[in-house]
Amino acid sequence: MSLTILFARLGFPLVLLALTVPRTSDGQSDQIDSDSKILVEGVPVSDVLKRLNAKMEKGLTQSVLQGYTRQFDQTDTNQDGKHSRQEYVVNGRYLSPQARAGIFAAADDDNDKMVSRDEYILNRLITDEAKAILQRMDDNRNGRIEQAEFLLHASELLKDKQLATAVFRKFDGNRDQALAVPEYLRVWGQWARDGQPSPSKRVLSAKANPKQSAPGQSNPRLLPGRSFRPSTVSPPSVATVMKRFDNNQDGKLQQAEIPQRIRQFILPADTNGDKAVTEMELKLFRQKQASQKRPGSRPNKGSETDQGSSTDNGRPKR
Ligand SMILES: [Ca+2]
Ligand SMILES: [Ca+2]
Ligand SMILES: [Ca+2]
Ligand SMILES: [Ca+2]
Repeated sequence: MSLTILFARLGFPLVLLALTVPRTSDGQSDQIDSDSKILVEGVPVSDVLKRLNAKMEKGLTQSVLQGYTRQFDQTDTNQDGKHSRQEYVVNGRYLSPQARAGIFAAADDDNDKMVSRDEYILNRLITDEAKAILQRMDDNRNGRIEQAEFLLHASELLKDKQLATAVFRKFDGNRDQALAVPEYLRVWGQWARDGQPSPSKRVLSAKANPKQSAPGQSNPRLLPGRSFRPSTVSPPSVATVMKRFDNNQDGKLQQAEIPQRIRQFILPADTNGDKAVTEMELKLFRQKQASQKRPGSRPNKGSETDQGSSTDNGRPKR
């Protein structure tokens, strides 16, 4: 997601809220809570994904879970609770047969040539979240994550440029300095399962502790790749904003440099009225806004929960 879209989707109140909450991506303080065996630069991959804001089953909302279940059942034409290759790959309509075969194989965790409902759900939640996180880095919106795009965003999330570079190399299987969706999903999917419990255990834990929808996650009918949004999205840092938009590199953002849709978040920071916003002005502006916000208060309360869609049952007994 580009910064423009990120700003726009966050909305101003949420920007302020996010400023008052501690960043969960601060990996320095994170406890490693898995038996992840794969390491990148000495960091367990479960920790890498967590720092990239992956919530996996911990972020699964009731409505998203129901959506996945519904979609599973539509494809499970003989209703035996499993997708056969015939049902998913041959009869399926999503993407190409080749892509479906790849997804089927990735989802089949226990390698029994069938994809159970839990295997399907786990694979969907892992891949949809991965796509959402990576798409947010696609600043030029060309559908690929170039190395510069990845390093800009991931260095900040991981708080470590060297680690970000190493992660990029792992994702970039064909070494063309850009990440295509199937390419990074192959690695991400492996990392997301490394040292973790079985799909049925993980889906069970998600069902037992369903996550409330984040404010702004208003549309539960979610498209692949857009369905998952980490609940703690912070606005881009002031440094990132400057780096991204200060095209003439004079240390100020002139109105012409700022995309129309996010001017409202930046231009009010121009305190000396010179029609340009310096890094310091923007920092002070954000601090001021944050201090005016009571800690712990939640904007848009009650407007965006997904509970309204829970009437849809359609979940056959196993
Ligand atoms: Ca079936
Ligand atoms: Ca299986
Ligand atoms: Ca791109
Ligand atoms: Ca590549």
